[in-house]
Amino acid sequence: MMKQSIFAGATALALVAGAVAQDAAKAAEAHGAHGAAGAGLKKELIAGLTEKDFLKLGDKPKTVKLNVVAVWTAENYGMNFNGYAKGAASYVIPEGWTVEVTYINPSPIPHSLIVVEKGDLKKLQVQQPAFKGAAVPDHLKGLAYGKATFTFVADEAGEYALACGFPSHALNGHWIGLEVSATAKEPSFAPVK
Ligand SMILES: [Cu+2]
Repeated sequence: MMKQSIFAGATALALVAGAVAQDAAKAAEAHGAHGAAGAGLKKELIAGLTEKDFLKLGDKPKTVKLNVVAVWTAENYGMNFNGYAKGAASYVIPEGWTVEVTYINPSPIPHSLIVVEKGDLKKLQVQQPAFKGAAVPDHLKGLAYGKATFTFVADEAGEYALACGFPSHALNGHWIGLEVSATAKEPSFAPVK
């Protein structure tokens, strides 16, 4: 009797251990989706950051804060912002608003961020941003393992993009949309349908 109940207990334990191991494997796999391109990520650079932080209203009126993270997932070999590449998601900013951008790259591969006109996405590299000050420093050189901020006033409605300024990356899809809208009342960030 005693023997059997010990045996049963051990089996139950083994089952629990198995289930835990399986969950861990699943979690690792799910992270792998982030992963592959995410090898060597400095996770502390994005610690505590969630998708809700991609867009937040600023402290002052008509001010918005964007967190734009390169290599958020493995999408497009890591050449994505906030998990989207090739314009698959877009910010909408009401015309005249001030945009405070934080660019983060947790990966060892250099990337950068610059606001360009959509037509400039076909260029190998873009020297100047579409709005004054709308790029990280040294956007052509890129920044690995780091963070940079810039602020600009979205003072002209039109179709723009938040693109990686590292030569050829935008051509390879490292960009998301940025529409400056004369009619939108609130800023937004969403996948493009
Ligand atoms: Cu890039």
